Amino acid sequence: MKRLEFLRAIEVDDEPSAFEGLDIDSMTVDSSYDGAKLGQGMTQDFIDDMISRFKNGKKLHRKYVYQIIAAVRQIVYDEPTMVEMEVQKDHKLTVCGDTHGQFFDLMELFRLNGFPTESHYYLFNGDFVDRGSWSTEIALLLYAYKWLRPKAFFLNRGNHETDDMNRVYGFEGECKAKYTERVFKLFSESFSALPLATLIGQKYFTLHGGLFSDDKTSLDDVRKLNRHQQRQPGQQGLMMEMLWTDPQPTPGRGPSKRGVGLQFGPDVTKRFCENNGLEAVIRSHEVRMEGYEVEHGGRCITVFSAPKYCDSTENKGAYINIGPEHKLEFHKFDAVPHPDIKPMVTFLSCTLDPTCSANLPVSGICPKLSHVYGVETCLHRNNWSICYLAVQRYHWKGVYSCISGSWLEIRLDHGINAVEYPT
Ligand SMILES: [Mn+2]
Repeated sequence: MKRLEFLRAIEVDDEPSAFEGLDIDSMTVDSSYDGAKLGQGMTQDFIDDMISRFKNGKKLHRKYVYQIIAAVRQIVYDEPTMVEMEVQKDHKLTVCGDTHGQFFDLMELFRLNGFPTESHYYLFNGDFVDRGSWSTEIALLLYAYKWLRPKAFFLNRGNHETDDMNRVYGFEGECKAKYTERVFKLFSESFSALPLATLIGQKYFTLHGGLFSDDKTSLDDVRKLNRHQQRQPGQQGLMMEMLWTDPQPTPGRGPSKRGVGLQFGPDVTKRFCENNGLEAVIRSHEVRMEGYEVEHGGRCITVFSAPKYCDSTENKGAYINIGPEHKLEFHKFDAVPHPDIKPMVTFLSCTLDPTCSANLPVSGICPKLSHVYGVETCLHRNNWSICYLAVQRYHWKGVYSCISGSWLEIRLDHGINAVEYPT
């Protein structure tokens, strides 16, 4: 008996749901609140008002934030791990890649391509949050659309819809600064409920990262994957691979330059498409200078929708329009000006001794320097490693030095991204 009780007690190792004890109905919105009122369901009027509030730097009432996250968490929880959708006659689907808190660029995308409607579907392929300074605005807006039109608006989870990334790359801090810690916890749970992939017209397998470590993995395995058994993707397994992997030009598979996941070659993509009757894989997860790139003989397509990424990369953003005939139409767009708020996280490029850089975890915290969060990407050239380090914006000022054995000096005065490797 004792043993049974003990086993039952250790079964529940997850912390309790942040929704527990959250009594949204009893919260009141006092008359001083100057925004649109939200009743029991989302409306287009509320969304229109929300957009103008966000453009003017205003927030939503906390009660509405709780309502939106709770509603969408339930909607996406009930969706399959791979949502299967078709583009009907006279309808259109737009697939967008990473938006990363760049709210004003998302507004530009909608201005150019049209706002979501009942007949203009949108699929956002993960990484809505982190890095940019308007992650709560993007997440709340996308959620509001999802609540308004659950069958005409789609969301895939990205590797940034996870606790580890949000702690380091800005979203958790942004939630706390603009709303409350509980808002972050509710978002976190809703992220865990998001689908991991969308199959468009039986032809395009759309997911944030990419393909798998095992050729035998099929669409049926994704259909059968019970994503609700784990909140976070962890370091291995199907969920991790779907959120983290990248394509490579050479055949076969290779180690990831990120330290998490792996890289898959054109032959891997070809076999996966042939075995599963697919035209192509559409993924995001990596910046592309033209906003998109078609690789692997046309079978691996990357789309990225954050132009001038982190205010520091001169890339375009892109999106893909797909009609009922399922042809892909690529569009590019440029970044627009935004209020002068620096990105939550910036990148420093630097050169590291090859003996130290490769071992740094992607989101690990450097033991000597808590403000530098490890290596974002790492390319190996001529025995040297070119690395991009992530640094949170709260810690821009000052001069730091660190990194496992080798000393690396990072000068951050005035936000200048200069890094020197002392000889
Ligand atoms: Mn990503």
